[in-house]
Amino acid sequence: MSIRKYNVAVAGATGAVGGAMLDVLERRDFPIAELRLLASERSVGKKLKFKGEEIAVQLLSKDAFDGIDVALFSAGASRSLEFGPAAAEAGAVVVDNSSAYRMDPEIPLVVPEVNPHAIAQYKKRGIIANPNCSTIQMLVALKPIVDAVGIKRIVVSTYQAVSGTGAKAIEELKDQVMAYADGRDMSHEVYPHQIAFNCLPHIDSFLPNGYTKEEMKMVNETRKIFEDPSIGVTATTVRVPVFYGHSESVNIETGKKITAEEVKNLLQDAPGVKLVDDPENLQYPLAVDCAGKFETLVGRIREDESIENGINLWVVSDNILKGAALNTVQIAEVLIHEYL
Ligand code: NAP
Ligand code: 3JM
Repeated sequence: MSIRKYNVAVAGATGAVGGAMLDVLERRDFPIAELRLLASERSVGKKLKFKGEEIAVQLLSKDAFDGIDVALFSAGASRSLEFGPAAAEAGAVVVDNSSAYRMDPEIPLVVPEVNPHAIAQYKKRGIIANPNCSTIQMLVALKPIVDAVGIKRIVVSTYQAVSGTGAKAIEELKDQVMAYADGRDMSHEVYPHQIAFNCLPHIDSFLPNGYTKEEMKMVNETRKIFEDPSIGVTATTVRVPVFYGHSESVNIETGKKITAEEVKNLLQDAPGVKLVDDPENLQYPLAVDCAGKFETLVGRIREDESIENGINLWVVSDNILKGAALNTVQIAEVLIHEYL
């Protein structure tokens, strides 16, 4: 039996996430017939490598999706709003990495380890949304606990890498570190303050309730993906001077008592999770260890002694892979295997 191959477009192929999508498609041997790379006019004609071949970038436009089966978008929310519906109209199924459609009730929001069944709803609009990076890794770690004992409330603080802001932010952190080492003054453009040797409790813009949009993404996306509007979630999202890998301190109140040992056993075999929890031997999840890995690392699992049914965890994942490119490609894999 020959395996069907698909025509795939990557919108935003020249970006940090788009480049990682090409790597992931290659590493997972996604069955591709034609690969169409799309970006702004700045990149038209630029060549990118895929499986040893050079492919020229074309302009992202409404008529760029003829004959495409699956369109992976990571060119920013406004481009998703402008070109996503045209891609769906042309017959492609769009998997969108931006925040543009995540909370639209007609559009599924999917982490394949958590709610793959939601993908079936893609038929309504031809679009599937990929959650925010910080939500994805937290839910991969919490899914087995939700299934075992339920979760009533989540208190999360994040320590997010600059790569989540894109290529310019990576340069800004490097420049500031170099300036410090040379005894020069530091400048900043991408972030509102110095990021080197600092922590900024500010990701995305502020809302009237005092939270940032990034924080409310974690609240609202968690409720939608777990299909539980009653779950309590409160988040503080912080940008830290780390290049790759988001870390999260996650405190949960469970529905029923579960011990730390039981949580470790659940996570030992959980899909997408690697348990790294041996503090005596200095083994715990680290941002510098997660880069390039597909798994979400979970450790420091212990009971919260201040409440009856509480657990603390430390969750680390490559924000560009599981947080974006990998999750998108995994959604596309379920889509082609089960629905196309
Ligand atoms: P990036 O490195 O700045 O790349 C942006 C990409 O979008 C480039 O390919 C760029 O093409 C393209 N683009 C920008 N303006 C365009 C336009 N007017 N028309 C066509 N293409 C345009 O950013 P990134 O870090 O890869 O992130 C890209 C997007 O992915 C973000 O804006 C966000 O929506 C999403 N994202 C999601 C997550 C998540 O948590 N799931 C994480 C990170 C990013 P040129 O090279 O031609 O400019
Ligand atoms: C992560 O178009 C934009 O301004 C995109 C900004 C952005 C987003 C977003 O809101 O789509 C940058 C980095 C995200 C995200 O995943 O929510």
